[in-house]
Amino acid sequence: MTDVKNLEELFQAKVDGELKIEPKDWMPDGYRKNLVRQISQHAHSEVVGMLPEGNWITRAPNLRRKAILLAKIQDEAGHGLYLYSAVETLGTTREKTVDDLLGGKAKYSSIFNYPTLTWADIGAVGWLVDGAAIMNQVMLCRTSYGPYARAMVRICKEESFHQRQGYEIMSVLSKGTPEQREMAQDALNRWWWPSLMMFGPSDANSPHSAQSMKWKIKRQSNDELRQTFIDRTVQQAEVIGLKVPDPKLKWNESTQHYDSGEIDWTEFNNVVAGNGPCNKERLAARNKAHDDGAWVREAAMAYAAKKAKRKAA
Ligand code: FAQ
Repeated sequence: MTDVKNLEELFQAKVDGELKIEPKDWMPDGYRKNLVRQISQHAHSEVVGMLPEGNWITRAPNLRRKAILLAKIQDEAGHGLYLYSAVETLGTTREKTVDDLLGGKAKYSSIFNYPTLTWADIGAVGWLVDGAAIMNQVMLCRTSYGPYARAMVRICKEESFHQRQGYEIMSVLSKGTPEQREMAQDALNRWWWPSLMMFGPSDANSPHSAQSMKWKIKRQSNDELRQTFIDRTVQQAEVIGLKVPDPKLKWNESTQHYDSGEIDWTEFNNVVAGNGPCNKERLAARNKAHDDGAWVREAAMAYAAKKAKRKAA
């Protein structure tokens, strides 16, 4: 008992001293479980997140836009792979992690359960969804678990390009015909509130935050990150002449932040519980892709087995 207490103290001292925790280091069970939970949800989000944008590959307005969109979606697949590898370093298998998603047991970000109805939604996803993702993920580059922190460094570089390409789409549309401008405003209206929900429940209702901050898995709270996102994004909307759909939005001179309206937490809870506009469609699409890809996994395993046999002979 005393031994575990000592180990926990040593572990916390290491975290407090900003040393990274590596896969073979001793760590409390709760730390391991919390990381498996967060990193696997993050990996699933990257992979399910390809679906709303994938919907527009064949309908991108020109070849240049199509090439950019394809590259961006491929990046998201890569992020999923780095993160599934990071989860494996914690002692769980990729198969189990993926099965949890396919069986509807695992969570992924609420945002990907909304539909992409027009081309402007592709702009809004890049600008707002990738924008919110970076806001949250920059702090994760300094997370205490080494493999997660290292994966996040590369991911953030790519997300930054994604955010800019989305903002550029919105900027071009907002300078276009009245119909294009209206399309951009409509996309902002529909994606604004769900993007704010990406940061998770308010601090008072976030069960994991306190412990995650103590272990330096998270370094800023859900509400702090959400506020920084609002402050930056409102100004970006002004630059391209779009209006953020929140009548309560107002600059507060004393706090030096924007005050904003209340998030509809009932909608958030419904989406997280599986009842959002596209939850069933997303899971069905992931399951179909997994089944369709069975032959690739079988071929890869057969090749690996053959190679191992040849090496042993
Ligand atoms: N959706 O106590 P907290 C991307 C759950 S990647 C669904 O505050 P925590 C790139 C939470 O899991 C986007 N569930 O939890 C891209 C927990 O449930 P549990 C994803 C949510 O972990 C762009 C419960 O509520 N990014 O967008 C959500 O301390 C474009 C209580 O919450 C990451 O995953 C939500 N929005 O803080 C890809 C970043 N929020 O497990 C394609 C890493 C909360 O107890 C296209 N993750 N929940 O059943 C994190 O930073 C954290 O996990 C938070 C939540 C901040 C998401």
